[in-house]
Amino acid sequence: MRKIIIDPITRIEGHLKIEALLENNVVKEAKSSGTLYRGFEKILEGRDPRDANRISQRICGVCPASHATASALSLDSAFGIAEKIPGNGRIIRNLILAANYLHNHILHFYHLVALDYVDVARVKDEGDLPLDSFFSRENYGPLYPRYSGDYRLSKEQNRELLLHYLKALDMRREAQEMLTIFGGKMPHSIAIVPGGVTTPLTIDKISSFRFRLKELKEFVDNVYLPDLLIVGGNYPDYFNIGKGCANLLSFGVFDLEKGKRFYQAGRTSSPLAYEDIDFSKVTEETEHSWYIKEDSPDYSKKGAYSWIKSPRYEEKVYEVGPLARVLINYASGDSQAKELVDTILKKLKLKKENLFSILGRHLARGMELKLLLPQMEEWLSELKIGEPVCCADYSLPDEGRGAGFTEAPRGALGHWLEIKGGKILHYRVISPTTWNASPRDKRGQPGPIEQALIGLKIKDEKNPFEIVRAVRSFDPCLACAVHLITPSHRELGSFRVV
Ligand code: NFE
Repeated sequence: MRKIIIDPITRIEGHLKIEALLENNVVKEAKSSGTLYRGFEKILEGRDPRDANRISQRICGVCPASHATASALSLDSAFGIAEKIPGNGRIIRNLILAANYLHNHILHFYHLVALDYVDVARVKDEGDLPLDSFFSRENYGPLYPRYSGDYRLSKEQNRELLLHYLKALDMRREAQEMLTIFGGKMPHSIAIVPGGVTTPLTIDKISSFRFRLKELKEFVDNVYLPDLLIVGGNYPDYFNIGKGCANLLSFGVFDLEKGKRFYQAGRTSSPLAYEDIDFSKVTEETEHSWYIKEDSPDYSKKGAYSWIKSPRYEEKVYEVGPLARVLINYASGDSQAKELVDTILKKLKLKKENLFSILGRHLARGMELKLLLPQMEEWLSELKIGEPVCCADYSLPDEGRGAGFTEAPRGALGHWLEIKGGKILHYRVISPTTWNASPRDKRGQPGPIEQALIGLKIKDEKNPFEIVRAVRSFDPCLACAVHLITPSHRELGSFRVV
């Protein structure tokens, strides 16, 4: 067997190493390793519980709004105010997080992934490309890496997507501005707090947000989704590879009234059928992670190859992310999700099973924004100026526990905490990339990314673009992925909320 090691994988967030063992040019075994130790849980121990909301956002600069949300939900439950969040607070939290989704998916497709499929180096500048502000005209071509042999877009399509790559930079700025209108700043919003948000609600905030939302909606409808179809149309075989574990899980996200969520909590697999989720059934293992006694790092541990743990649900491997959210809504009978998914599949002449694939994951990101954008408009019109945005009616408990479950752009995110003597005794995080990039568990089951690599046929061992395309389809974030297990994690894990 021949071994390919890619370390680090570029155009993702953080430090991910991939090892693949090949037999006759087919991946037989794969290992995904998070190579940087973190330890935020240790930083949080002994601090005021409200610090969790500030500090846990520093886990990551890409999705801090998600950590703010999960942390606030865990504090809401620990302080006994989960049922008292005013409508404005609930909606503004949703709008902050949704703006982060918009930014994230556009960043991921255009600036992290597009170069895998779009041959920008072949686009000739005929004086009409607005490239001057980025790099000199003579030099821009050679700056881009090229995979030889697997660029399939036409000359016109390459040119068009390069222009959209540049336009997407503006769109990301607009999405970040949307987040700051209600979140105060980005990264690391200061507005999300236990009880709701601190943002005073004004008519100009609503109209500034609405103005940008309209532009983002036009971009998603007229540029992002059509571009996904262009890539999909040119790479139909990428709807048949990188399937992975084909079990999908979501904690649900964007609180609606009466305890419902816009993207529902649940599970599904292929063929699609909705199954519910019991949060207490989430467990974590460290058989192949560099930890001993759960929270002590040990880089010399035999058989270990990652700082990432292995979260499992009822001992099964689950993929999390936009594909899970869209298909769980589909499986639960959501008519809008069903109509959109069916329409797009028809356009690409695909079946639902094809979504469990490298390009299926990309398509799901576009589809989830398409579903979310009209709902964001709806939320804006539901805001009530003059009414409260926060419930400050709580006192800090001397002892207590809390759990907050939400969905970051990359998938299921949980924060748990235990309070003793008015301070944080333990804090625990399981993030999306912990699920997706997890190493083998004690039953030997590889994690979702590892499973997606197994079976890939590699055309050129010196340039294994199939591997990086498969890994990038998960949008991994290694800063988020590495967390300790606190000593009381099993008890915290059985704490149920929402
Ligand atoms: Ni660091 Fe994050 C998201 C979270 S990924 S980007 O989305 O939580 O594990």
